[in-house]
Amino acid sequence: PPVIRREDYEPYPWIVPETELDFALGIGSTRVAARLKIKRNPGTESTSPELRLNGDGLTTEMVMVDGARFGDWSMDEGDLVVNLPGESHTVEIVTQIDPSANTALMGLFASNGMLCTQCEAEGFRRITFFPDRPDVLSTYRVKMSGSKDRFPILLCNGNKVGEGEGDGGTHWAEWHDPWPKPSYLFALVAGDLVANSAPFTTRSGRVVECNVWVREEDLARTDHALQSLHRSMKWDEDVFGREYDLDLYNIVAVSDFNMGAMENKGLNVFNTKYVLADPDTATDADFDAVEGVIAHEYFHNWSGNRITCRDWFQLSLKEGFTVLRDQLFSQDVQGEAVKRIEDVRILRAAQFPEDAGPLAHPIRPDSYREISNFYTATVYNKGAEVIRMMRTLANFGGQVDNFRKGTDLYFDRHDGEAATCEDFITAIEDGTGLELAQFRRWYRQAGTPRIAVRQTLGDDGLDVTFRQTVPDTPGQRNKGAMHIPLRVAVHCRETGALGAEQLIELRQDEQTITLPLSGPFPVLSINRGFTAPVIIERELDSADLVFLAAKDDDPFARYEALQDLAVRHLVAAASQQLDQAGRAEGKRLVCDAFRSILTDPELDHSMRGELMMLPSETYLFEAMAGSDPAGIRKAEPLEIHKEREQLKTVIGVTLKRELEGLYAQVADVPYDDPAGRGARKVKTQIAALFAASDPERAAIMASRQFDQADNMTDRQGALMVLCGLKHPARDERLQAFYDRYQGNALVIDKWFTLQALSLHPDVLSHVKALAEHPDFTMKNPNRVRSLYMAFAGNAHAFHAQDGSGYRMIADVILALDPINPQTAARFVSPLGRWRRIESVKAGLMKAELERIAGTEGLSRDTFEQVSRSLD
Ligand code: BAL
Ligand code: ZN
Repeated sequence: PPVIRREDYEPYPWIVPETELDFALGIGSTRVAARLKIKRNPGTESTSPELRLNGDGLTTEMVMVDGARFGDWSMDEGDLVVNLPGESHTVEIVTQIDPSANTALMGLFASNGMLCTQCEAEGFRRITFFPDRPDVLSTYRVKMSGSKDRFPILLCNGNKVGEGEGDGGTHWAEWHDPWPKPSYLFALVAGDLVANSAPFTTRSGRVVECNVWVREEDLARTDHALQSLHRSMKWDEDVFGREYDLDLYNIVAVSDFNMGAMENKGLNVFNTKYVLADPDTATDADFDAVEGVIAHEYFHNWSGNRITCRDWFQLSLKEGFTVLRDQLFSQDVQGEAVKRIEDVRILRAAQFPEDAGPLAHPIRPDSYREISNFYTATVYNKGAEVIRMMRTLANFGGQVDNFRKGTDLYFDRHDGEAATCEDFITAIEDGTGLELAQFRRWYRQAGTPRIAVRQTLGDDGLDVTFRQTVPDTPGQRNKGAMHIPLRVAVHCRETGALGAEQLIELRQDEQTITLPLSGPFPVLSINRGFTAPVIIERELDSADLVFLAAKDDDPFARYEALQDLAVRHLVAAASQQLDQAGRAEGKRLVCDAFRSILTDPELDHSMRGELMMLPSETYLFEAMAGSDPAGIRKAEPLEIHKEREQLKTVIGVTLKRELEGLYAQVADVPYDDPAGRGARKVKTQIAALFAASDPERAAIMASRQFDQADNMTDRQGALMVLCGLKHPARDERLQAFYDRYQGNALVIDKWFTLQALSLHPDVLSHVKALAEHPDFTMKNPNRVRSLYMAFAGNAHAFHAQDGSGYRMIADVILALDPINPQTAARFVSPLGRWRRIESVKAGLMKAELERIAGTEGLSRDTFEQVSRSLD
């Protein structure tokens, strides 16, 4: 497959002011008649008569130009190429497609008896021939007809402008979307659906009909989604000054979906996972995820739809910015400190390893073979961090929202356009007065910067020297220094005085900054609030970390200090660098810090629950491999796992009394109590610690929690603990859970995940058996992910000594690739981390990648990921 490069961008030689589509809908066969008004693009110099319309697997029934049948066309790799002599024409094309055969879930496909679409990034070309690129904007008028029984509800973008009865039990609807849009934002849904509806009145008085469409049996679980939509609409008016621009906002939940959701204009299509929620079936985290994704798709209406991307290399223009917007929204709704820690945890678990591996790419990539492979944590989450840094630079210490001046200007200046990341940065500069020349490197350079921090006590304060390096990544070496903002403060360990926070800006490879003292024994608190997505290597002694973990006034810094203590100990222990005394000392320090977290009366339980989470194993692998600048030391996944479990045991034993005291406080807080959420989090954390130190006790605790639960958070938390134990209660409760929720796909997904992610020593054979379970299918992406993505993230099983975990994931990739290449390709990255892993396992992982690479007929998606992983 060819490589597509950002530097080769050229505008399309034609514009398409109007598009009309006529669908005769059927699950097994759908006929699509397209009518495109086209004109030469005055912005290009091309005089070529060629009109290239993208297609993928389409059969052409007829081509007409200006009302007459037309023969001067040819096919080129799926595209339709027509030679046209004049300045403007009407092109009509009829194609035939089979939605029931569309297991890739791109284009028009069938799900649970309904028809729906997914067009981003390049799915529209599987529906009809079209310039399927984001810089060709068109207004759409769409008529669709089909069986009234099968498809009582017919939805499309924009507003419904007509409907009626047809022959033979059919009916039709016509929709018009007044806002010009690229083809990737097209959507159509036809099915037997019911809506939960409530109007929203915008600040200028527009009454918007908001509907959440689902299958009848799911209707009772849609209130949270609808309320989240209303909250998002209000928030975007208040915080970013953005108002909705149609009279209708439809959300449809479908159960077969590759992504989380899709922001099609006026007709969002959602994975059911991010719509349906009630206390009996959804955890607190699920409720938050629904709210976050509903908000994300809604916010795209401005950051993505009103202003879209010029080309797919600019994907972070809409995704990074929209992730930041949804994070800020959730911070406001759920609480800033906890949400920030959660976002950083996700970044470190998913994006840091990506940035350190063979698939590393800048937030604005330079090339791709298959764009679906670039819907990554880097483009999304690091993209959000980069824009968050601009916001910090614009707003720090000020009384007004200066960043808002930049975003207002961006929205005004580029409304209706297909823009670039450069357009965004320039608008932020012009609106805020910031100078971001060097900052632009964040868009060009991949890799997580590392900052080594040294400090000495000077005459005027604490002299702190920062040395930054940006690691080499595939295709990029010897990178320039980044412009890095960091919020810092200097506290005093002796008096406990907390220093004032200031913002420093690093711009050089090495620089020294003198910071004011707040007393003797200064302790540097750095990268507060996780100002920048970097790795800080600091020389603080452990007593300083214990002090920060207990006392820092920045909640993130407090979390970070505790994480640092645990990372230091676990990496040193797993690398065999510690003698007996060193091990004991490391564990004692973590326990001391943990004790202060468990007993601090000032902490609310939500924050306590965050602070109690030990660093994830993936983060620890990166820390272990990255802690050696020469790159010789590799991660030892099983050693890390063993040490992490041992640390949990020691915490459970040492702090038994404190944990029990805390458990008594949180065990029976009612579901609806304002403190209930935090209590549930802490309760499950305690049971998980006891599972390591006293499994019998943990089994009793978790069984009681399971049996008495009146909500999914408690039930799932208890079952998670039980799943890791060799205890009769495990199988009993797993069966009870299955029996209770049989037929509820989203909850049965949890049942698969809990077993695949468990600490049980036999997890590999459990997963093999689950793959044979009647409820398992390779055709549903949620189900596949629930079993195998969970397994691939379960280090002790995936990294099994004999390579059987790697083989299992490689087999999944090969089996899934012909069915759903986009989802198959997502499974490559766990194997692609082989270079960071110790040599025996690395060899086994690489061999599996080579086996995949040697297979005939791989999709473009999987081919690209596997070949990059082996390069
Ligand atoms: N645009 C793809 C789905 C999302 O990021 O909202
Ligand atoms: Zn998005």
